[in-house]
Amino acid sequence: MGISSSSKKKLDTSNTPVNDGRKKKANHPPPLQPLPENKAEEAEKTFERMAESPEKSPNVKKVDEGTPKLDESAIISETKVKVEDKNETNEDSSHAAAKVSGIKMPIDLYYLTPSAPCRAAMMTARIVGVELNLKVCNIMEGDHMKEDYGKMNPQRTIPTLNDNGFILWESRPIMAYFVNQYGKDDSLYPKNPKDRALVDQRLYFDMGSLYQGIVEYYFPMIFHSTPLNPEKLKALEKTVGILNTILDGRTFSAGDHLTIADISLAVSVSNLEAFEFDLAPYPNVKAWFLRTKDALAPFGYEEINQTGANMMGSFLKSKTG
Ligand SMILES: N[C@@H](CCC(=O)N[C@@H](CS)C(=O)NCC(=O)O)C(=O)O
Repeated sequence: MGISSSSKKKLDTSNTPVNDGRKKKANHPPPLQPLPENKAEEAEKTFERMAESPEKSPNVKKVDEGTPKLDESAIISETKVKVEDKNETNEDSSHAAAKVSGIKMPIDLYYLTPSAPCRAAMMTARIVGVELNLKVCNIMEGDHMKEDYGKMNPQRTIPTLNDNGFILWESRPIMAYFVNQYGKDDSLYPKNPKDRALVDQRLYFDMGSLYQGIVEYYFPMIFHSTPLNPEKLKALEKTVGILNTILDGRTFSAGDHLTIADISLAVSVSNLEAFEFDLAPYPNVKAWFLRTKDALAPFGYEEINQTGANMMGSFLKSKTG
């Protein structure tokens, strides 16, 4: 469970920047190879422009632009695209045509900027060098309840991936898929069974305990204005304490180098940071989080993750004052 659609109270996502900026497709860069300096600067400038005026960004892409049968209702603003019932048909036929002609179509990812699982998937795609065709699925406006979205993902969650007809949801399997399918090597998701098992354990810990704890403590307030429950805070503190222990003596969560476990966990911890959760009692978490942010910075951490985390922080502030 992540951002819930069940709340009728709408959160303002109008400043949601849409960025299609995973530009390195032809030859995937090795994991952890930073963007060239000029690209990083360019991305930073673009982000500044988007913050000022999202619709002016060259990176703002009307997804499906040029698709012959695009229904106008698919576009909910200059910067957002709804999941439109008829689109899947159009996409299917264009994907099929592309397969016949041998042209590789881009990979669609349905997402919303503040969604933590979406941010983790997008961060991984950027590092691996996978170019994504980002499609806003505004769960706050019920885009995920549309018929075709349900046909694609009966669980109706974001992120959802459509890689030329291969549909996958759940952020962590999506992250693993990016590395397995497109990674130049296995460093982000090691093939060695024991190394991989440690990464998997951290991923499951994040999904079942850490991120779940964040959801259970903060989300009732954010989405339903329900008072924060001190028992849930205690449980969350205990879980962050476990992460602190896991990280004891380790550079990264599953070993000496960055893996998708660090990306998933860091996105969760970035929500904690945005919610002003006190990390002071957890020195290993603090040190690892700084290290991980440093490692992710050259791949657009600010643009891909921090923006969404800040939005989540603002949502909470708007409720707690
Ligand atoms: N474990 C899933 C969680 C996905 C999830 O719950 N996403 C939220 C947005 S952050 C969502 O789609 N909510 C729609 C709903 O609850 O109806 C993942 O990591 O992908």
